[in-house]
Amino acid sequence: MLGITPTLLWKISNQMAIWLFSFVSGLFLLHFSIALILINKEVPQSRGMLYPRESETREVRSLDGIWNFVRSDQANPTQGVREEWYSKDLSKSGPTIPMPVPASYNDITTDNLRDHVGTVWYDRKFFAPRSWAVDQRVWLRFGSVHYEAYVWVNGQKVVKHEIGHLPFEAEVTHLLKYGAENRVTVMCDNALIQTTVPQGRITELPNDEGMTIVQSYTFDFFNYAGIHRSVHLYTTPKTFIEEVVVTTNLSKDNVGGEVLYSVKFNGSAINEADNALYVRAQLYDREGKLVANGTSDAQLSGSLQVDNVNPWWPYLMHPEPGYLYQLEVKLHASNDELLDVYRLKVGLRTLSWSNATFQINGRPVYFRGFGRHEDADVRGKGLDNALMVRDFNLLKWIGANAYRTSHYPYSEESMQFADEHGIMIVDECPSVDAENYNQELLGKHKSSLEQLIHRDRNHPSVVMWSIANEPRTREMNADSYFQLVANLTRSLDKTRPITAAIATPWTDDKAGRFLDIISFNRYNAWYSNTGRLDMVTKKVVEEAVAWNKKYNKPVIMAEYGADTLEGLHLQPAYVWSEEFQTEVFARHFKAFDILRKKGWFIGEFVWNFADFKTAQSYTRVGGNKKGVFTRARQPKASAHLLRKRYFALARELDDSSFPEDLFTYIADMGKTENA
Ligand code: BDP
Repeated sequence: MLGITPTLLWKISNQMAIWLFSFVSGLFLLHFSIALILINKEVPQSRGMLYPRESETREVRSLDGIWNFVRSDQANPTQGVREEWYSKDLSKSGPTIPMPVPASYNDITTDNLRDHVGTVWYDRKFFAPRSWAVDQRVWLRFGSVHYEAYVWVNGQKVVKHEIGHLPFEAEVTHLLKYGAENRVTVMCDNALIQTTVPQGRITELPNDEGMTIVQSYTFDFFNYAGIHRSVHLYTTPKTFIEEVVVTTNLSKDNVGGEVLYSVKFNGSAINEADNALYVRAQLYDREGKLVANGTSDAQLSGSLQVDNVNPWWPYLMHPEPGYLYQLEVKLHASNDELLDVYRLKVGLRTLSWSNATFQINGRPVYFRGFGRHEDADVRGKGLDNALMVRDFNLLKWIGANAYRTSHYPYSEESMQFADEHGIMIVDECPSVDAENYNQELLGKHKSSLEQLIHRDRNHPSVVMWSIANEPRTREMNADSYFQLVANLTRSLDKTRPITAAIATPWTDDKAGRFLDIISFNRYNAWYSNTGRLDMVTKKVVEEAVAWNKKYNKPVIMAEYGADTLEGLHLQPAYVWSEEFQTEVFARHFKAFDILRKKGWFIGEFVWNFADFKTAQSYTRVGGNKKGVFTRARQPKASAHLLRKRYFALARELDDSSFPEDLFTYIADMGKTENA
């Protein structure tokens, strides 16, 4: 029998309980067909977690770099906790290897760390300057660790967080040694079971040496793990701005704007009598000119009026897309003493939707974009600024105006970049391929949305919440489950519509009625009727019409595509060739143009932006190859076709002009060329 960490033990026993439950209830269902009653429990509320930014009252220090790393012995995973590896340098407990942070650990070494299941350990040293000892608080913040993290500072446990792709932090003021060296230790567990988001399964299987633990999951991307995003130490004053929530309004003619802000502080007032803190808010335009300012009410809320506003517009919908103002929030004591300053970018825009359209600043939007992944060679899902900037350059080159953060929240840095560049985001939580529904899963799924909305609510680029990808929505309990998930999402943010990417046939789906916008995924000529290019257009039109008829809501095709090996050319088109992907796209374009005329079809998203890694399978050659770009971010033939389509749509719908290099000169064909 394998030794097992408390976490893993807990996870496995939980999984067994669920198996047992599904077995027993399965028997039951054969006879009585009863539904599990899901209870709507409160989810824990996130606090703080403003993106770390320097100001005259705050310092930020990065802990990124090379950390020390140990992989637990899969056959003896309790060892690290039992032997309290966190109480001293990891190197004192055994040999360590260097590990970059941020990065997934899986593809860094040349051994099978890639397929490790269970816990790994990281540590590093850092200095806390003497100046931080006085009148400050110090926070330790992780942009994300996948999947579950336990953090110690100088041997003391400070925070535990479950669910990857989301930030977490803890105050470490009282644990630090100032003017001296400190140590941070992280234990990270990548195990996915039936109650994690996303779900997976852990099985003990015989191998050539005895028994081994194997992780499996049904979703189609590699379960990269580790410290995926930046680690920061930052300081705040003792009494500080803990949260800022911003919403915006525009007048009907888009000339007048309003920024509504609401601030929460943490800490005590400066002197006993002083319980009347207030906020001064100032709004600056792109040139740094002050355009509005005001003082909050006693609840630290207020509004700023902006004349001749520059609204936030999506890319190609306006000559100046992604216009951002800077909001400066200053927290004052009642004696006017300045306590804390925090600045954030704000885009002024309105969203509205009906049963047929989705509008931004009063103008209908047609989404042309991608499903994507955070994925790259070597670093896996680790934050990589070079890759992020390259990806945005490609998005703009190809004329896309949107993407979905399939199938989990993307980095905060990429959300800021999307704000700057006018790329609209369908912001997806980490629930992908939910196979069944249970109370514990529901709690975590809701918590993932709570954390996501808490993190991303101020981004103008976020225009929709996606509450799941391809859940089994025909299953028993899917309706009550998704009703509860959608209700929670709506209660947390009424300013954005809700969608989910559904692949269950429309006839069987039980979740669509809780959504505002229906997104469906379908692989005509690939998973169904493989190779049949003559069976695409009609089927896409019929399915979209059926979804619309069933729910009377706007419809998006959120995924379509074909695996394509770059450099494989076969004429006539044959599966896996560049010709085939191009043809599959063209057949879909035809369907989309028929659907656009119906008035309620509002977007097309290709699967996928770039090739990405998956678990090993005989259907995947080095990963999923449905990218329009290769994993190295170079275009396949289909990219050039898609670029023409996206710019043609932008010109037709938003009057934008063609880039000069869109069409290659072939011959003097009169008006047909650049006309
Ligand atoms: C869809 C999933 C996506 C997969 C894609 C595919 O939503 O995650 O990668 O299929 O199989 O069903 O390529």
